[in-house]
Amino acid sequence: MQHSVDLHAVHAAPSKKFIDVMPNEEGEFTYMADTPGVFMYHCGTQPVLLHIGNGMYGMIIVEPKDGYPGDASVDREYTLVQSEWYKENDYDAMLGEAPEYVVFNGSDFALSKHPLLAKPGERIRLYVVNAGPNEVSSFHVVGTILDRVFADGNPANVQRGLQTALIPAGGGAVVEFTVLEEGDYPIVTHQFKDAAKGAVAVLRVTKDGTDHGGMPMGH
Ligand SMILES: [Cu+2]
Repeated sequence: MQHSVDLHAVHAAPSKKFIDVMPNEEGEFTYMADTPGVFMYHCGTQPVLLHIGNGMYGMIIVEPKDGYPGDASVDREYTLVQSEWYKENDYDAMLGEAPEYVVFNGSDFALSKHPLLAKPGERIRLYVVNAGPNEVSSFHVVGTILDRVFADGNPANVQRGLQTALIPAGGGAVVEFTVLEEGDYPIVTHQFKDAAKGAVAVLRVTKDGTDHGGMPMGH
């Protein structure tokens, strides 16, 4: 069937650029990546809900031309995409806003089993997109404070000292925080019905920044 692409990082006429492409055909357009941010892209073919609900989305990071303020103080960067899983092609389920799973990076609890890693005292930056399609993300890191949040990843939109960052469906953020002590720091959406469905990652902070307690990667 036909699909298309809607890039949130773009100034473009959707009726000209985000158009359907049939199987075995190609489409192409160019754009200036001149607005910094963390953007969603997704299939824009009707019904859009069905195409996003079936998994057709991703993240674009447009870094500011001169970097983010304080780039040099950031020790580690990770990317997280929150999204929902519905039974494939079950449009009624998608309309009913009852996802079976809510996940980070496409898999329930995978980032709990294979934690993100850091060392004590390090400053962490996360690039986050909430692909939805239906749920808001109340993005929260247990055991720390988001000392800088750039709404939609634009350095002009700086907020300080947030406990939870609101990321709408189809929105993004850059969040930065520091971890002082060794231990496991859950990363969740504070809509806990969604965290219970899989949207939990773990940042494991160890002396040498390796994963002592978890399974080796690739197992
Ligand atoms: Cu599609």
